[in-house]
Parts: sequence; C-alpha cells; structure tokens
Amino acid sequence: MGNSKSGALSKEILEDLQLNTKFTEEELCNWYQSFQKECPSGRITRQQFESIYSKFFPDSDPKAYAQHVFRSFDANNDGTLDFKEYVIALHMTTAGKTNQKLEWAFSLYDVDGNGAISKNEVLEIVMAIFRMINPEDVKDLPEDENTPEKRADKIWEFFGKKEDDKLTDKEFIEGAMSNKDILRLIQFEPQKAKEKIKNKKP
Ligand SMILES: [Ca+2]
Ligand SMILES: [Ca+2]
Repeated sequence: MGNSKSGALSKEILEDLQLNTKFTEEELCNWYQSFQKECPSGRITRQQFESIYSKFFPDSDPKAYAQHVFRSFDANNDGTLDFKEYVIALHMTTAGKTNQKLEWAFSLYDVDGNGAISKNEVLEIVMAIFRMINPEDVKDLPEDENTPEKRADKIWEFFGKKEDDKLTDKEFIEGAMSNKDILRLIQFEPQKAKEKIKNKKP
C-alpha cells in the first residue's frame, strides 16, 4: 500500500502484526485508520477504555473488569494501549485459538504479574466478572456458583489446589482446555450480555 501520508501505519508495525496475528494487511490498515480517527493521539487511556466498557454494559458495573482487561492488554505497562497492543488484544480475544485465549486469560487472572495465579487472584477476577453480570441473571446461576466466593472455590477445587497453593500457566491452560465447565467458569460471556442489549426494548 503506497500510503505515504503522515499517520500511516509504519511498515515495521504492519509486518510485525501480520506475523503475530492472522489479520491481513488490508484489515490492519483499515483498523489503523479508524483507530486514528477515534484516538488521534494514537493511544487509548485507561479512562477511555473504561468508558467504552460502560457504554457496552450500561446496566452493570464493568469498571473493575475493564481495569483488569486493560492491564492484561497493556503489554509494555505504560498505562496506555497503542495500536499494536490493541490489535494483539483483539486477535487474542476474538480470532485466536482456544489456547491463545487461555494464555490471555492467564494474564488476566495473574493480577500481580508474577507468573502464577493465587486463589485470591481468582477471587478478584471472579468478583469483577460478577459486577458485569446483570443482577437478574445472577438469580439464574446454579446454586454452587452464584456468588464470587462459591465460584472461586469451585474453580480452585477443580485444579485440586489447597488454599495457599499457586496455579502455573501450564496447569491453568491444560485444565481449562480439558474441562468445558471450568472454561465457562473462568470466562465472562459477553455474548449473553450482547444478546441482552440487543433484545432490550427501548
Ligand atoms: Ca502500552
Ligand atoms: Ca500472580
């Protein structure tokens, strides 16, 4: 693409992203244009990211979850998301294979970034997920997973861990790949929320 006007996607970043994701040059260039339009500074701040979430989930309190997701996407830890981090995030959470999604989920749950998950970290993320769930939907949850504590217990027991044990990335990914129930419990299902938004009468 002979796009030489300033603000075009640099060749290095384009090549890097094509190597690391399945997206085409055309897709990447189109996204870059809309990214630049939405974010003329070229960076998404935490506040902007939170406000995107609150638009998508007007009936719940997505702030805590949005903060955790933001942290997991901010690979260089500078407090903003640049285009590259944004595209990698998009790739991992949408187009990626299950094990790539789980690698991302591991970094989401590893709140302090020390390479292992503690039970407290599970509880922290599960609590943030619960704040995303509409209170009416919480009523429909099974009895043994209808509070953050019960859900964290259930996840922790599945992995056969004691209270103070730690979960490695390998254990986390292999465990979740082998058990659909756990895969469901560690994730927030935005699909359900989206349907809800779609079906909601104005
Ligand atoms: Ca960053
Ligand atoms: Ca940790």
